Amino acid sequence: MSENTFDSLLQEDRTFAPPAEFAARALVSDPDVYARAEADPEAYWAGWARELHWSKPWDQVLEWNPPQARWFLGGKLNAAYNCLDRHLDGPRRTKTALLWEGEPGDRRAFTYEELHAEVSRAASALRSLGIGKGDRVAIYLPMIPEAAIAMLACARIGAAHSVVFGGFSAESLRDRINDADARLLITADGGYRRGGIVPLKRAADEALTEEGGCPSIEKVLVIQRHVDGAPVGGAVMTEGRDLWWHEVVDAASADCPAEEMDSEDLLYILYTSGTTGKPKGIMHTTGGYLTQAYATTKWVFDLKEDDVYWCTADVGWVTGHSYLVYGPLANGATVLMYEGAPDAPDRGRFWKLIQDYRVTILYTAPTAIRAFMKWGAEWLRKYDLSSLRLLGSVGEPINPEAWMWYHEHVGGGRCPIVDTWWQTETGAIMITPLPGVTETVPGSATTPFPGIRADILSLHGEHIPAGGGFLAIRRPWPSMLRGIWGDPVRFQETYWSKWQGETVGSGDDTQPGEGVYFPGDGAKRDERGYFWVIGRIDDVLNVAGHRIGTMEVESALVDHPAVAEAAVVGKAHELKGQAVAAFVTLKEGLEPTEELKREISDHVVRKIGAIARPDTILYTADLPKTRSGKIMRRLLKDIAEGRTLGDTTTLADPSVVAQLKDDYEAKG
Ligand code: 6R9
Repeated sequence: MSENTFDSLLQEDRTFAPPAEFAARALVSDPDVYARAEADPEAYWAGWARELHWSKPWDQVLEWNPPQARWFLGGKLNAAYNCLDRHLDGPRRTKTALLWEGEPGDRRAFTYEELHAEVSRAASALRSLGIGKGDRVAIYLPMIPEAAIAMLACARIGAAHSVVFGGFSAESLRDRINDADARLLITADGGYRRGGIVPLKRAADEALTEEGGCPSIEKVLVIQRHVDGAPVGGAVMTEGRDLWWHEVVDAASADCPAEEMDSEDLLYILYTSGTTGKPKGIMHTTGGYLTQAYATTKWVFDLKEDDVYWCTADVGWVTGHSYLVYGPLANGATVLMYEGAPDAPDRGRFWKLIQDYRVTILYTAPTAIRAFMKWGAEWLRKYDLSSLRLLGSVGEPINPEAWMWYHEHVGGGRCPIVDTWWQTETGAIMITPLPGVTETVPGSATTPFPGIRADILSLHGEHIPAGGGFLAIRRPWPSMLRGIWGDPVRFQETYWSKWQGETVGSGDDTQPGEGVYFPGDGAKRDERGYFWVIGRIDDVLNVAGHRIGTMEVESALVDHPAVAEAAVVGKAHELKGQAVAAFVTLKEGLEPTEELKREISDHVVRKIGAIARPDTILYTADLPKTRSGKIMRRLLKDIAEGRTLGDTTTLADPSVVAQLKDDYEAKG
């Protein structure tokens, strides 16, 4: 969304009350849930936690020594047990847990009983390789059932998984493996994407052998992705290191008791981009994470026993963790997983999947919706979408035009839309409508989920009742990150120091600033009290819903032998929301050719992955800097977006975000 259109958005007056038939059948239709949660948040979250299976109940709900929270202290549970075993006693035993379709059209399905057996076998196999509680396992897979199976197998034996998005480069994979000291890598020969094969094993080999490799990796488990009985990738196996998944897992025992985990034992690490060149390993633990993933999946998606739920996110991102695997399976839902691209073999693929599987709940990203809009509604009209009853959006602000199109063309005007704000760090949904309760407004994520205390604050912590400021979370929540792997200082500085030493709030409602979480987003509150999350105010871009640090791209650029200096800014993009715009200064005497641009751009892809490919590269003799030597990104952004330049000191930018960014940078 362009920042300049933001003020006009707040005049958005289309409102959508929950449809009467929807509200009548909704799990939650009483707005009183908010007040009940507020009256005693700890008791409220404990009520949710009690819906899970604990082998030993907790002694204390919360211990809060900012910034360190511990939830459900002393409680013991296993996340995989809660996603699988717990459903085997009743009718869910034979209920479909996972429906899967590969891009070429191959299909697989697992009942809860079958998924339990698969996960147990994989877990036994991991144990036989010496992996156990406290170890880290890297997962680098396409969107195939084994991605979920591998995650749950790790959870079952108490090993933390670190899933690395299959679109990341060998080098990104290597960095993540080494940062977490993973002992095992689980990958596949290849996966399908837009008709082509993504050669994951080849990238994994490169990660493990070049530039120092990954000394902590002992074994590599390789899944053979088959289509019509034939393997797709043609992986080269390294004797003594690489093992075929089907050989090891198929022979393993399906009897593999789940490890009893402490509520605060590490469940997973997931890397995400921040303001420095090095991605942060976000740590999530077991009890609190599962509780909030479970609770939000149930209420936000109004999840019922007969729903067919489809979250289009890749397991490599947090949305895939919480809303493709842990949340829905903990709820005993039927989940659809799709391997490939939305336009393979044609632009009707998503709608065909919805028709074929009678999908009732769809959770996707604004960038996808904008692409569908561009491709045209005629693609949808060829298919029967009448099974849909609820739509969700996540990953970036949804512009009202895309919201309206989603509502009319995908939802047939009858499905509520839940625009959900949250982050890798928050672990689960934080700001969202409840579809049977909340009147929605296109473009607004509306209000915090019951029990969540979100606010909009000024730079010095004053509560802003209406208007723009910094988004803040003023109370610990169960699925909050517990730290950054190996970097407690960065954890404190990034998230908990914004209002340190200040008093946050106003009137009778104040608190010390060190307990207030700063997500890095700018937001506004409208007259109704609804939140409008505008976007990042730090040096993090959101390209097609993916977080990319400007510094990461800049490091990749200057790594090219021809580049002397580089600066990266986000540039408004019709489909992707933001695109990477790079400014490059070449080393003395080099020709600034188009061919060199392509080479530099390919270099970024090789270093990070295709998601970071610069949309534009501009050669410049110098980068504009302030007197203290800081790159003037705002100026570069104006150039990238084609705004005319006047006197730079009076460069008028009416947007809230720009002002916030300046304030933010001024404060350090
Ligand atoms: C879940 C996820 C987090 C960042 C976040 C914000 C943006 C996500 C949003 C949204 C406006 C929404 N974001 N959902 N902005 N409205 N509904 O996307 O996690 O990849 O960590 O990204 O995405 O800027 O800070 P992650």
